[in-house]
Amino acid sequence: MISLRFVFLFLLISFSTSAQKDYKLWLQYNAVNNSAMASEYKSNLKGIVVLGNSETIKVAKKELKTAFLGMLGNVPEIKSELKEENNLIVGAESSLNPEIKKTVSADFDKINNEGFIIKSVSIQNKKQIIITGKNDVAVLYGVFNFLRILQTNKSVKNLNIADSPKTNIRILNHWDNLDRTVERGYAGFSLWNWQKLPDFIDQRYIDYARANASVGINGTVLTNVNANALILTPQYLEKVEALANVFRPYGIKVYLTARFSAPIEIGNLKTADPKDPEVINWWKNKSAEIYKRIPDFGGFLVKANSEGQPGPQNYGRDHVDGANMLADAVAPFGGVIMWRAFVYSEHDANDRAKQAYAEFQPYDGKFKENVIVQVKNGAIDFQPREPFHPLFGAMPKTPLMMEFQITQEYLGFSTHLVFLPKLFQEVLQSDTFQKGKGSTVAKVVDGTLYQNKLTGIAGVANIGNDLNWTGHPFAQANWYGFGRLAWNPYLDSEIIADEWLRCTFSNDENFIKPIKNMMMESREAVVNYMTPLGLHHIMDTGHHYGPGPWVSNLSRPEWNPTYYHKADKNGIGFDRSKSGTNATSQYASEVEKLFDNLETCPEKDLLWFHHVSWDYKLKNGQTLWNGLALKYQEGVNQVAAMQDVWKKTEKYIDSERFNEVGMLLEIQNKEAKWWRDACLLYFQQFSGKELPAGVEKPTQTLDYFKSLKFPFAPGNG
Ligand code: BDP
Repeated sequence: MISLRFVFLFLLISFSTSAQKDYKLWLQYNAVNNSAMASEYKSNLKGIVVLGNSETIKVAKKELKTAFLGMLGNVPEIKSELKEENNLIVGAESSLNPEIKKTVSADFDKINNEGFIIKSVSIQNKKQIIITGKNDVAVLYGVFNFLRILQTNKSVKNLNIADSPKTNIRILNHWDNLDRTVERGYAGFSLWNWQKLPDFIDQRYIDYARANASVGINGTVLTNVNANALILTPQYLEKVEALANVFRPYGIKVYLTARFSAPIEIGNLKTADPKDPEVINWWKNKSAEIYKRIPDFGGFLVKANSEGQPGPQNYGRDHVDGANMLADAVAPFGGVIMWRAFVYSEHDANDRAKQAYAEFQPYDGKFKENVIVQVKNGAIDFQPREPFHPLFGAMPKTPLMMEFQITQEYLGFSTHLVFLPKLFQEVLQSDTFQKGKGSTVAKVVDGTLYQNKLTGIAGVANIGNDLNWTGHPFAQANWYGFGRLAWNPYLDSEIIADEWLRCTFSNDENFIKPIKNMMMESREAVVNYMTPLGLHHIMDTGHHYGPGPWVSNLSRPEWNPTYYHKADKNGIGFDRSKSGTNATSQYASEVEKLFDNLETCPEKDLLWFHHVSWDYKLKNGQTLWNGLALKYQEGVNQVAAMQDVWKKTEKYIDSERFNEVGMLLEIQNKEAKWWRDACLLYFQQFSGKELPAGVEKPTQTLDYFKSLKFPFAPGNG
């Protein structure tokens, strides 16, 4: 009896600690088991002096306590005065006494309002470490960065860091519906429990805010871009207000999606025409009502006249009219309008990839100051690989913000391990050439190319109420990495992977090295087994789960995979060069030439821009057909290699996450083969060629793959 109870208790404890690991994200605060570092930390952190008493400072203090307890086994003495040496001094500029301030005064010139300073200093010949910034939220960022130094086992002896975010709006877009389903969400239901709000504050909200603040995310859009006007009614605004109150100490502003037809739906007006005085007034009053509840409300994100959403064009107006009307409504309160450029029309027979540019570029310079146009990273839709969106750099008088998709709609849902910062970095470092060489997308996004004041990066969240937040333990790295890149779009994704692994799993080099390599390769693997050589949008219809290159019966031509790959007996690929749709002409001439010319077009983008014959010779001498087939095989091999690497990690990490990732990789392996076999069998009908040596034979027929149906695939409403 006793022993059974013991076993049960043991199981309970080990389950809960393992489960907690999954839940704790990159804020594990594991005991520092490198003894040299642990003793360095202990001797340099004898006491903590926290200056100030705001809610944000309280949060910072609490985080320090939690972290020190976990990492060092005890909390250094919390002091109110500085007598001894080896203290950590934490406080905003205004709270520092002149003597302390003197030691960092020059550093304040190096940071902006949200930037922080972490510095080893000497005050009255006693060495101390200071964490400061111009306000309390900046101090909180400094605290989280300091804790990352400890979590990654770096020295704290000679610190001299002054770091500021390079963009203003670093924001998650939740595509969360009011019924708690999440559009393109693969990690359970929405975090926002509308039914229990405003009175019940789930601990999750707080931990969500901590995680975001720890990487510098400072905004969240709570609701789906396919918006429901009800969120703007008092019944819901009260709940939104409760969330805003939770997030405020962490420096996170709340934003909402605005359904353009809300004045009709919840305001009883006959129109939502942005030039109608009653409509204008309605939005002004609605904004005032929101700001009365939430004085630091961020503003609205709008999807208008896109995929059936209402918008100004329903009234013969344009995007500028719509955006500027809303901009006027929130301007008195300091709000912004994030107006999406994700538009394409079923009435426009033109190449879908060209439509957003064609429609928005002529609006350059026409938007109000508090409007920022939100552009997806590529011109189609969050594919495993897309060339950068031609709007970047092409609207010098308009602030543009980046929209990345963190949730893996087209990249294997939350079952495939894909390290997205590698994809994000590839886009950010692309050179638009719009103002000569070096006009990278990152420079457009951080405003330095055209001196824009309003800047931002949005990420469509991959977060739900799954125990581990993101469905896949490694998908946490995509949330983390998004935040890090939003803070600094020039960060190297390998550094991000390194930090994340150390904070999330272990500092053991034998673990870090192979797993970091695995992460770095994972993005190319998914491109290879899904859409190599520039293929795109050949996922199965609607839910986008698995391959569906054969789909050709959808009501809108540009929803059909056949529209994108254009495979026929002559070859494969979408001709977007001069001889085709001329989409290349939307880029600066250097880029246009590069993509337009078959000789110079990077092979990774080949079939995005060109239709080439099955016998076309690739740079390595292979025919296109053989090269394509071998790429699919390579993707499968890469997943198998990831599995081998993962199997060797057992001794470095907890068994729960070890097993979870192992099982998920097994699914990824199966699905990579499914992709390879289905796509190659389908394309083979056109190429009429044998699979080259080295490519495994499919074990099922094309008809079998076509027969697979997934009516309940997640994320599809
Ligand atoms: C597509 C998604 C769809 C979104 C749309 C958007 O399939 O669910 O509503 O983008 O971004 O990727 O508005």
